[in-house]
Order: sequence, then C-alpha cells, then structure tokens
Amino acid sequence: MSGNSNLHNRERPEAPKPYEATPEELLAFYKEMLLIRRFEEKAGQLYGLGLIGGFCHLYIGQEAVAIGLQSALTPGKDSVITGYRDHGHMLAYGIDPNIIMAELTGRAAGISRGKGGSMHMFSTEHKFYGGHGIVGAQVSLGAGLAFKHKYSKDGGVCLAYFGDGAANQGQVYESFNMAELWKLPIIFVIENNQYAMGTSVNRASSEDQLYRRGESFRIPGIQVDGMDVLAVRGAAETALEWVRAGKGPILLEMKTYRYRGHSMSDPAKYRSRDEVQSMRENSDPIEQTKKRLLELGVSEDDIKTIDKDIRAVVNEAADFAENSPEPDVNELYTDVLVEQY
Ligand SMILES: Cc1ncc(C[n+]2csc(CCOP(=O)(O)OP(=O)(O)O)c2C)c(N)n1
Ligand SMILES: [Mg+2]
Repeated sequence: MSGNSNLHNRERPEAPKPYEATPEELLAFYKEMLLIRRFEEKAGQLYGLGLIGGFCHLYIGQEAVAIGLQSALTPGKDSVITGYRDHGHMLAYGIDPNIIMAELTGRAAGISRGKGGSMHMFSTEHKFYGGHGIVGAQVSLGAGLAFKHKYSKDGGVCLAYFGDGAANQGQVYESFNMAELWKLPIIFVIENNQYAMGTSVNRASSEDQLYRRGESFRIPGIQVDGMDVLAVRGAAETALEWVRAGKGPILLEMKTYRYRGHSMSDPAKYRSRDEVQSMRENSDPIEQTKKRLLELGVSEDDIKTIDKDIRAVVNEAADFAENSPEPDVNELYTDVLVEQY
C-alpha cells in the first residue's frame, strides 16, 4: 500500500554506555593513540624539512575517534573509508607505519607505491579503502562498500568517516536515503572537529547538532564525546549491535577537535590560541587515558617506557622512508589510466 510509513522502523538504539575496558585493553588504546600522535608529529617535521610534498592533513587531537571505533572492528572483514585526514585510520587498522611514512615521502615502498601521497592510500588487504580528496565522496563510496557486504553476505560492516564540512554535501543525503532504504550495514561517522578549513560548524550549518542529520531518512543518530576513547568504543558497540542485527545504518557524531591547522599550510587565524590551549589542557584524549592508567596502578616509569618505544617505532618509520628509493621513472604510467574509453 502506498503511503504506508510502517514499512520502515522507528525503533531507536539504546543510549551507549562507556566501554568497560580491561586494563590490558586500556593500555592498548593508549599505545595506539600515542602511535598516531607521534607519527603525525613526525610527519609534520618531515613536511617542514621538505621531505613530504603536496597536501598533508594531520589528525592530532582526534586520535580517540579512530582507536575507539576501529578497535571494535576486524581488519580484512569490516571495511573503512575516510577523507584526506587519513593517516590515523590506517594506523588504527594495524597498517605498517613504515609503508605509510614511505608513501608520505613519495617512495616506491609506500602503500600506493609512492604515487598517492598523504590523501590517497589504500590497503585492500585490510579493507581500508582510502584516503579521498573529494569532500563527501567517501560517503557514497562507503554506501557501495556496505552494499557489497550485504550482497555477498560476508558479515562485514562499513565504517564511513566524514567531517562536519562534508556533512553539508548533497551526495551524503543521497547515500543516507539508499542506505536506509536497503538497510545497508554501514556506520556513518561524522568527525565533528568544529571546523571545515577556516569555517566553524556554526557558521556553515543550519542544523549544527549533526547527529540529527539522518532523521529525515529514519537513520538514528548518537552524539558522542569523541575525546574520550571509552565513550567512543561504547558507541561503537551500540552501533555495531544495531547494524549487525540488520536494522540498517546508524549515524555517530563524534565531538572532537583538531589541534593543528586544516593542512600544513594553514596559519589557523580563524580561532584563538586560547581555544586550542584549553582543549589540549582539558580534553586531550591521550592525557585522559594516561590518567586512568595511573589510577589503575601503571607507573610513571612504564608510561615513559611506552613513550620511548613508540618514538623508536616512529623514528624507524622515518628512517625507512628516507632511505627508500623513489619510484623508478619506468613506473610513471603504471596504474595510471592512459587508454581512451
Ligand atoms: C567537493 C570538494 N569541495 C571542496 C573541497 C575543498 N576542501 C578540502 S577540505 C575542505 C573542508 C572539509 O572539512 P571537514 O569535512 O570538516 O573535514 P576536516 O578537514 O575538518 O577533517 C574543503 C572545503 C574539496 N576537496 N572537495
Ligand atoms: Mg571538520
């Protein structure tokens, strides 16, 4: 019967609870977030030295989002897709820092053979599908990945990340419509870091409570403290339960913050130093986790050792990248579309 709105559910997921991590899990989250932080700091240094060319968007400040969510997924089974601020999501999926750094520096050993750079990295082995420079495009592609999961009944879920700025793109809503209509297994994640380049979310969005953006498609939305890895992981559990039960897509708005400029070439004049400083001092995801670990009895010495070990991993990635050769000139047209269709 036409006009029968009962065809689609109005059920709501329950409010997520903070994840009750074991001490081992909490330690793992800490190490993984710290790896992203130190890796990005190193990438910033290499950019400054001219070893990284082109665009480079750092993820510093947002680490709890990728770790909280992806720690609940299985690389190689569940697919992940994101925009250009993508290094952290790859590290969160266990991809080798050496080959990510090699890609950033345009070396043949890089994950895209040195020809993709910061924004264009893939690992089909892990089911990490990029790395996209077109704002919002990853959302439609993510719906396609979710369609594939459903079509081939492989049990996988797609996690499609996009920013607060991307949340105003038209194709996002076309994807929402189809995803709900076809009950696709997809978690849409808005990483609301408060800015799209130099424009704050309130200046650009008539509905700035972005978790509500799926409402007219009957996609439930949840707003999450994206600076707290346990809140993020808790939301991941709720979202996965919903999607895996065949109830269709769900939307998570992660309230987070990027400490650095939009890209390496952004002087960030659109916000005050105090604003950034206050986020760092009061909400830093890594500091919050460190505090919890200390309360659990992990010693300051252990924390120092972890930091030292992670710095060593990152330094090794930088050395590996710097000592790797650039792609051979014969590779110029490999994997590049040169025919006419
Ligand atoms: C279709 C399209 N329009 C504009 C741009 C230029 N652009 C690149 S990043 C960006 C801001 C996106 O901000 P947001 O979605 O909040 O992501 P964030 O950078 O904060 O992670 C814009 C407008 C683009 N790359 N693609
Ligand atoms: Mg943003």
